[in-house]
Amino acid sequence: MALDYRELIPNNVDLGDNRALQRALEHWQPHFLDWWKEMGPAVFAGADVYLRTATAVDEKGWASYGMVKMPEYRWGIFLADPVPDRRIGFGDAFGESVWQQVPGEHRSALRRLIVTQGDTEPASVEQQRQLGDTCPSLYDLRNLFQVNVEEGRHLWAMVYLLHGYFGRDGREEAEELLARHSGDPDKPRILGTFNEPITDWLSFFMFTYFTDRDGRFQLKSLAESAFDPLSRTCRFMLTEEAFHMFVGASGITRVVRRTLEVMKALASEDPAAVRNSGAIDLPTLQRYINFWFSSSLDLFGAEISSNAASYFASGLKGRPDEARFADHSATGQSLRIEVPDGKGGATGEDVPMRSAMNEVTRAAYVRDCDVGVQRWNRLIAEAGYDFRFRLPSTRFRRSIGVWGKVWTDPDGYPVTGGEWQAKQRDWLPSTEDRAFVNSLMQRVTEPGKVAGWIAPPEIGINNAPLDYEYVRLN
Ligand code: BYC
Repeated sequence: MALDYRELIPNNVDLGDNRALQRALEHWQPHFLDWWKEMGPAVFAGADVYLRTATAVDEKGWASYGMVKMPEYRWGIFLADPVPDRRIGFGDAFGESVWQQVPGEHRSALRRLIVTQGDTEPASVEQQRQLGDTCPSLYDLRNLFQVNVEEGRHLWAMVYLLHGYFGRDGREEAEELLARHSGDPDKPRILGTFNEPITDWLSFFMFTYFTDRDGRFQLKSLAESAFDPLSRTCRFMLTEEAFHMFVGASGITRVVRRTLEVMKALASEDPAAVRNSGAIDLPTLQRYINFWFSSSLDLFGAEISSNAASYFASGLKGRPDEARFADHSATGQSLRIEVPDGKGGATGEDVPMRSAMNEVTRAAYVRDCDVGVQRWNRLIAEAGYDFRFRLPSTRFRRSIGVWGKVWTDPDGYPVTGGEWQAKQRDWLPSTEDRAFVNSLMQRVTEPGKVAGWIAPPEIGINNAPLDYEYVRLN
């Protein structure tokens, strides 16, 4: 289905046929643009950026490249094509037809899920707004802006659902999505990770590796939803999301490569020597992994969740790739979950499978996160060093769920508050680590040049050369 770019709001949902909805969205549009100006990328608003824009939702049309000024990006409403005779794939209504409207009894739960998803999109743009100032290359700057405009579009995707299917409540929620701000003490974003500052590019790459990957798993779960418009919009968002995780995975890989080059040249693994040569030592990278991984684990919710059970039962939110599971009702099954035993250790508790859905998804996410970690470890091994990265235990530094506020070390063994205080700087980025990483963040904007703390990318965007002027600063 082609996208209609003649409209003020590009779309493939026949917006022109629904005047009331069109007017409501056209009313919201200037609020969005004001928000973008105030809270979006702080520099280079007037620059021409080599951006990917969707012209159709199929394989051929979803990625067309050209120079665009970010405020002129055509944010629109694009849903994946409908699946004919789509049926509910899990829960109590398995096999029934999917819903084209919101059933009254599920209205508030669905609105809550859509608002939570929608809240993360502008939050991430806010978190990243200062990064343009210190880009390590034009290639990276362009990738940052691509991620930012697409998160803006994902906000549009959720706002369309709120306006189109939730009446006045939905319109109010859409305004609130622009009123809450990342890190705002009075009106913060809903989920913890989205209030963490991102002031350096290492954090940006960690965020796009770990936090965008949560996005992928959550979108896959929502793509299973019986509410078909939500499913279709999430399916299209997932095609864009893949690039965000590429930015994270390739970004961290390039940092590791550069560090290894410096270690080789110095013939030393000494973190201080590596830092003196302007690269980020491996133990510091491990502390950033510990921080962003543990924060992102909380985004899956509590291990034992009645919310998750009722979302699954009612067909609102499934498991990622639900079709791969043998049994779509998940009744009469349980999952053993490790919980604190109250004596400083852990004990197993059998939890009904539906209540353990958050944990099922989190476990799949952890396995997926580990793929990149093993790839980085191969690079280190090939370079002849013994250092290995590892994901900390899922009990480490949790705020949500059974391990929330339980002090443990990165292996998941309980420690006292005092031990935590004493050891924290070995486990998480310290003030000095952050100051050091920030000291490396110097803007590089000469085409083809890359900052000294990160290796150049292997290939350009859309087959363009590495020294292509991906952003024309004007
Ligand atoms: N921080 O029963 P529980 C993305 C709250 S990222 C703060 O376990 P549930 C993206 C929870 O709201 C993906 N609060 O919750 C990435 C609940 O509050 P109430 C975003 C938290 O519902 C990068 C209470 O704790 N999408 O797209 O099973 C860039 C009890 O929790 C947190 C979604 O999240 C937290 N981390 O699970 C851009 C999908 N975790 O009721 C974009 C939609 C939980 O006590 N959301 N709480 O006030 C959901 O599916 C669910 O809301 C959650 C929570 C999975 C987040």
